[in-house]
Amino acid sequence: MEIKQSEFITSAVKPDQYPTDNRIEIAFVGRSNVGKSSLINTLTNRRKLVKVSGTPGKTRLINFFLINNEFYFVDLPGYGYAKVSKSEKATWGSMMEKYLISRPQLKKVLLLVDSRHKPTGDDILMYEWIKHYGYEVVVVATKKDKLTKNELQRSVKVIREALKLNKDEKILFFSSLKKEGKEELLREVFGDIYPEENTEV
Ligand SMILES: Nc1nc2c(ncn2[C@@H]2O[C@H](COP(=O)(O)OP(=O)(O)O)[C@@H](O)[C@H]2O)c(=O)[nH]1
Ligand SMILES: [Mg+2]
Repeated sequence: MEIKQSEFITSAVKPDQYPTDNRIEIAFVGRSNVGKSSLINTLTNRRKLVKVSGTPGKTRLINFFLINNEFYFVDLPGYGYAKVSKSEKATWGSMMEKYLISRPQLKKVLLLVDSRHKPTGDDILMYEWIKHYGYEVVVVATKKDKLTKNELQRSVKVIREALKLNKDEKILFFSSLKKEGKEELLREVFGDIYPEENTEV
């Protein structure tokens, strides 16, 4: 799988604003500032497809990006930013729920967690929420470049335990800064969606 083309299509807060062409969707979610925008830019080889922000909590919409004219990357709004009011949290929750409750074309949800920290209570809830709605979760640990080898080993354990991952669930480590983990992630995400491309001759 190689991403050759990517374009922003639309932002949505409610279902009648989602794309209607039934293409496959892959969604990205995580705490604000976890590195979600950077990861999408790295995967698409674009510097500014998605805005990278020093101020967390800025993106509060569901953003749809058409990739290779074939499927969508869906950038879901981040959570866990301390300065968000109760009513904003409620708006976030209902926006997420409306999307997750009925999206058969959604094939996978990439849950981004910060590799340096133990997953937060919000991360754990998000993981359980996605599973509850019946979607496959792919756990991506971001900012790998900030860890030593030993810290990375420890991080695997901490994340596994916090999210209670079972043996066949992998954690993919990723660094947008070093552009590491990209091929592995694309293989993991698309291996069963476009298997013919992964067949080795
Ligand atoms: N060291 C390092 N910093 C990163 C990485 N990815 C993102 N960041 C930084 O983390 C901050 C938040 O990144 P952003 O992509 O906007 O996160 P988002 O809020 O989850 O979309 C920015 O200052 C980025 O430069 C990474 O792989 N390594
Ligand atoms: Mg962002």
